[in-house]
Amino acid sequence: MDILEKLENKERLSYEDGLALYELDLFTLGKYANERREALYGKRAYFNINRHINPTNICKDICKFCAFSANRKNPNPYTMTHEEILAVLDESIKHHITEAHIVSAHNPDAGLDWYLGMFSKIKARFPSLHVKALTAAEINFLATAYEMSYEEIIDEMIASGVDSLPGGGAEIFDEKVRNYICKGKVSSENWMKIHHIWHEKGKKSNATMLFGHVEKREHRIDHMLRLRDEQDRVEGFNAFIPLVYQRDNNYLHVEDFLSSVEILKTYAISRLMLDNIPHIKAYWATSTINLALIALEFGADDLDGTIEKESIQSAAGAKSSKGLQLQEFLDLIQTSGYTPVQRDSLYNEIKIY
Ligand code: V47
Repeated sequence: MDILEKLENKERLSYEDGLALYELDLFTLGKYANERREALYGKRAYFNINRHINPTNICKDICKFCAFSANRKNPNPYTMTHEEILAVLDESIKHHITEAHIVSAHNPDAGLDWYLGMFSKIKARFPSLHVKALTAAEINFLATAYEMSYEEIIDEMIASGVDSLPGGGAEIFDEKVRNYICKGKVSSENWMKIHHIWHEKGKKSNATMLFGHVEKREHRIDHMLRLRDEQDRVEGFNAFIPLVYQRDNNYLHVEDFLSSVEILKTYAISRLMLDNIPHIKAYWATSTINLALIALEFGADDLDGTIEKESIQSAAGAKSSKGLQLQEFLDLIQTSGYTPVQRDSLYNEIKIY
């Protein structure tokens, strides 16, 4: 059966189908992805009012794509105190944030109490704030450093007030590519294991995919399928987030960058391949807000949030360091023909504009 027939019949797509999707022209592909998106969410565009905090940039690992961690190219190591983190949130809460998104580096000197203690202090001061924190890469780092099992770390996180896991650290699951871009980081198998344990506890998480560097289309499809298989085993991924690789100030030498057409195709294919993950997030910090808005017509339904301060992607060249003002965000979504829907971290609708 050819790929168009499969799309018409809404059949589950295979690895070969995924590659065939890339061969379709963007508008044919977009039509099918948009049909799926509109059947689920109509013209709704989801976003949240959130604050990103990256409490330390000192990292024992070296990922070639990373410009955030303190190293030769970025010699400004910092570790925030808990009081500094709380002070940031004291300000952000005035802007009605509903989520603190907290991602750090793998800091061998900070201590387990520093990592976990920040969550209990945040919860004590802001009980209703959703804490989305610690990527599987950080959990793997903590488990290894403190000789604990993943489950022990996860139980401590839950006891300290972490509500959900961000999708970071997934990068590209293909072992060969992974070994080249981020040797030493959590393995693909363990990334999945950590999310599996988290989901078995009834908790939600996201999954990212870093693309547009040295990987090929086949690696992206393989990445999506590993996530789809896991979601079939234990349901728990809320959103899939394709992160567009940013090229500045890092150690990955990439010659050819993706066209916008290839990026939009990747969002569309994510929607079509991942029939069991409800949300496709066009994280505007990596795609630019302009392309993220267009991605809403190509399968994406979520844009992440106002962010307020962004340090990981902006270190590598993205124009996202100051986040986006709420009103500007709303205006942009509306002038693109979509209805802005403020959601909470679990995709409950808070306000329809
Ligand atoms: O895993 C690092 C990425 C991720 C670069 O769950 C880069 O809602 C592009 O976890 N170019 C961390 N990306 C960010 C993250 C995240 C972001 C937004 C939303 C959510 C969510 C999670 O940042 C890392 C890595 O893949 N990253 N360097 C770079 N040069």
